[in-house]
Amino acid sequence: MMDRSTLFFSLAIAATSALVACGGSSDAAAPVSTPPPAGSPAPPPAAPPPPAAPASTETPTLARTTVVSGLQSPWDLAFTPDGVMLFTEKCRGLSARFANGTTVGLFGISGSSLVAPDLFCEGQSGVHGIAVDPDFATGARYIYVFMASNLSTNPRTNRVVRLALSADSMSASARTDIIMNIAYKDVGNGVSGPGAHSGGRLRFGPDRFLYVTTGDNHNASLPQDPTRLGGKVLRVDRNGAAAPGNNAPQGFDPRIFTYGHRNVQGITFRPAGQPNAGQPFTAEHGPNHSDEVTALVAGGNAGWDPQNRPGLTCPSNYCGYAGTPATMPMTDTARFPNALRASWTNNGASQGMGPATFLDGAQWKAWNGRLMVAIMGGRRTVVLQLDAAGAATGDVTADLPATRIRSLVQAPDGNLYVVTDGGEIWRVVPS
Ligand SMILES: [Ca+2]
Repeated sequence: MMDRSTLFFSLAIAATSALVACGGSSDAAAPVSTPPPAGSPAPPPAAPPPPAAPASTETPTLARTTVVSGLQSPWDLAFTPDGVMLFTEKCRGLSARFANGTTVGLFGISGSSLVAPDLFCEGQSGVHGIAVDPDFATGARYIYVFMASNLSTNPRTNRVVRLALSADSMSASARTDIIMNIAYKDVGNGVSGPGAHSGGRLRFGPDRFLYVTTGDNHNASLPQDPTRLGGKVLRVDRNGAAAPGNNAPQGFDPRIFTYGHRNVQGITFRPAGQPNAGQPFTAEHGPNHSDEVTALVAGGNAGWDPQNRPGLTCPSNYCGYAGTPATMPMTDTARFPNALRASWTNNGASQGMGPATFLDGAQWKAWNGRLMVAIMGGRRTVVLQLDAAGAATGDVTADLPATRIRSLVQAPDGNLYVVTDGGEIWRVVPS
């Protein structure tokens, strides 16, 4: 029987091999060049890394600059390899910002280069995550957006759409909806109004597959449901097809990588050079306790199941807020003995933890390789030290302003970019 790390490495190797075999599967209609065709020779093995410098024990000093302000509910951002900043606003869509400060609307509301008439904004939902194709620099100029759409009805759904970005990054075209049936809370219930708990983060892993986080919609049966795409982490290729190695249990939708989640809004991958490099870690809000960071393993159950709790009083049969860590746990190891254990629980509190990014590079000094999470309700940003197995062994609060932070991204320039609910994007430079 394989242990977790062996299993994950096996998965990563299988996924990488499969991606090489499946290269060239991009949409033939898109006006962009394609990655190498199937059968292309594999790249030569990388040179061995140089000897590691001694790890710093010094906490970095953070210098913060406001890059953009005045945005309306910004949600996520990403960078193209040539340095264009892409950011989303929940009710407006996707925009590009260039180094000279020019900003153009790429996709979404009227006035965008590509209008999405099906986009709507309701409750917590609208336009959420943005990701850039890992082969963008070599010709697959694709970007991916998570959005609420009314193209499907009864219920409406969240979708992941792929767009082609023009050579000058000034316009988007060739919309292809690659996942169309992510659960959306169409109708309010006794817990909350419509649009609640959509998840919505998009990130490519170092395995070059797209990870999509989804939420439980305040619907009790979704997280453990084998076929509906809510309360899950999905892992797909650029066409939205299930990635190889997802290891979803028998009868599950093969796009499901992990299930039994509540509302994952952070996903990030352990950097090269760290134990279990490439392993995904999620951050999600707890109900009235236990925000959780979880190290994911393919096919794993994260253990959230807010249904069928006879001892609790559950509005609309949703027991998520009705219990305690003992009676309604974020990870129910009594029901699911093999559930993925949390790496960290925000010291047992629920303060709206969501965004997450690993810090990677010597510029982060003692924080190199640590996991940063933003705790929105708690208005703080926490840096976690993890052991080899992924369990937190310490946490410190970063010296950043106390505000609601919606997204954390380490950019190609090695600096941290922060999106706030107050409508700002910050650049944070460590020294
Ligand atoms: Ca859990």
